[in-house]
Amino acid sequence: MADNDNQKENFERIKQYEKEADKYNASQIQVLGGLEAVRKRPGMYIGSTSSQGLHHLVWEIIDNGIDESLAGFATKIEVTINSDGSVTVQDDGRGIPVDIQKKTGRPALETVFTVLHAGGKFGGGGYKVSGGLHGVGASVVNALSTKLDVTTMRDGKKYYIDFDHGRVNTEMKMTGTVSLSEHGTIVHFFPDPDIFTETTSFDDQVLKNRIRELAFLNKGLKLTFTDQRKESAETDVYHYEGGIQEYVSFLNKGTDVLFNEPIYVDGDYNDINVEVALQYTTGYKTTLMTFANNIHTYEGGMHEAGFKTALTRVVNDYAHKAKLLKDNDDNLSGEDIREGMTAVVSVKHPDPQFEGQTKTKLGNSDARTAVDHSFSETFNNFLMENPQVARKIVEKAQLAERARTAAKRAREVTRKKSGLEIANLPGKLADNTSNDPSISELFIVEGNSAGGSAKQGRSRLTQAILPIRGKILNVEKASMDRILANEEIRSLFTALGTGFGADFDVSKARYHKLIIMTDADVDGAHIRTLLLTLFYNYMRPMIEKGYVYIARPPLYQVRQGKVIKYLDTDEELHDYLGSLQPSPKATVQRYKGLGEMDPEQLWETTMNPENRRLDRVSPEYAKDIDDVFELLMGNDVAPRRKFIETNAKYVENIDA
Ligand code: 28G
Repeated sequence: MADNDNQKENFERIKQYEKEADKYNASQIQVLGGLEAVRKRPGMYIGSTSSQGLHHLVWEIIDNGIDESLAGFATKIEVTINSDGSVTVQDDGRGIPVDIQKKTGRPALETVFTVLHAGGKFGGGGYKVSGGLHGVGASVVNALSTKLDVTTMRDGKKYYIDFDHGRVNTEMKMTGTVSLSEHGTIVHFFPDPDIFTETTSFDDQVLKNRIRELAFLNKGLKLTFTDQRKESAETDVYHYEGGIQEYVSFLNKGTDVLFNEPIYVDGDYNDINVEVALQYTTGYKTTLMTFANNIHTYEGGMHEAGFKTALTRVVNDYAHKAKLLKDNDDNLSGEDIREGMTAVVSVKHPDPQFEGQTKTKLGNSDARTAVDHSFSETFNNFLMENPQVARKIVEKAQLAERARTAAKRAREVTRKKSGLEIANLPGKLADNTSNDPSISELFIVEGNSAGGSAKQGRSRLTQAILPIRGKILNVEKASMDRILANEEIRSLFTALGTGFGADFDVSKARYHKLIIMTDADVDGAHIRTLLLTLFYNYMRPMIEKGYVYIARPPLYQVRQGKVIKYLDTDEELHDYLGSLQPSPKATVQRYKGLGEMDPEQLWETTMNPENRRLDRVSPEYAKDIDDVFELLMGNDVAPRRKFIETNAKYVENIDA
């Protein structure tokens, strides 16, 4: 009888043990499978493995700290680039839970860093910002780091865990006690050079710009940045109690304004938090920046639509009521009302839907209602309480309207002379046969010889070729008439079909891919920069829509028997040659320029959508191009060279 009981007990114990082991094995298989997927296709999780992808690692970690602050716990986030090039991010939140999870049998702290999409919804009704663009969290950063360690302080105890290529290296352990007031999380990681083959070096300016933006977008949250790679490392502190209201003041610094304090709204409507800040300058430049869950929505969306309709309606209603507009006067247009305005709109939505070419367009229609509702009330009160300012805003819009109609009339008269109509498609353009812009691509090709090969090698249905010769005009220094007088630039705008200047209309673009194809040398890079500057200054919506790309032709061709391989760098060439059998003999061709490729080679290597590599020019970095342009066009050779060497970071690798 007793024996029987013992046996049963043993049996139960073994069964329980096996259940635990199964649970553990299952969770490990899931973890390794997930990490494998991230390392195999990193671009799927962080956009690219270029410099931009590298910086994404930091954004992911900072986002977790921001989530902890939005949940109401962290007040401070410190970012450090260490002297060895690794990054440390520290917050003063609750610390990551360390208890063993039912589902995996592992500590929560481990799971956050090993299971894809772990993290989940935070308690306390907070918003999870990292659900945004690529927000897949800490486990992705871990998978793409050679080493990552985490220290977390919770309930008066300090815990530590570290990982090697995403796998647990040191099991979680308690390393000591701390005072109860000391709590938070420290994440420290080394990006994996086998993944980030272009660079593993963080750019302090890129980090500072985004950290400052995050400080404006999350009022009261203190962010710091320290670059320990510098001899005399200083800590920059970003901390704005006024949030985006201070952002608008910052954007208008040094400009004359119609009223001193920017108008500021902070309200909640149907679980959506809405902030709007707005100030008018006396100038003509309109700046409207919109954000959803801290992501810059370059393509706008519902929150932007709600803001624009509310602004237009409130100004027109006021103008009628105040008798600044007569009963049968036409309403002022939204565009005229926005002239001279600087505004930032930021919403935080519990379930943001990002749409559009670059996933930077907010799709939630309830965000439109929320912004309209929150903003119109405050803005209407402001106009009522400040009639002198209100009058100036209305008069400014009326002036804009008059200027616009006068300019339009003048343009209609001179239109024939401008010659930018599609009827006058340039002779050098080899157009594609499809009329569907969404499948049409325009290759802008350096040099007539490469242009010739591209025309012969292309797919006629979808690919149009426009050869341009030499260095195009430096638009930064040229006036509008000189720009329009430039043959190369006119051809480009005519082919594109968008119109020019105030007439520019991105919805008329005849191609949704504009592909710059220049040689892989310094001259090629220079021409590419000239083109990018032209695009940035005169067709920025093309960049914002994600329509502008850079082709990446290879540097080498290796042929062995029937096998042909294209390679980009000396190192790749060396490795590849080392991997080949000695016979038949392999021949190596180094391409000096696109002009040296025959039509088939150009198609295979650079134009065929199946094989080619394209870099999309990112709107995030487009503004930096403009800043750098000054330096680039100056007479100093050294900074120009440095720019060209680091030019790669202005784009995002995609295979499209
Ligand atoms: C330093 C760099 C980046 C973080 C927290 C805090 C919590 C947390 C992080 O939970 C998901 C949810 C609950 C287990 C949540 C603490 C709730 C209660 C947290 C960070 C799984 C993870 N107490 N702070 N994750 N939990 N800071 N900073 O990463 O069930 S991540």
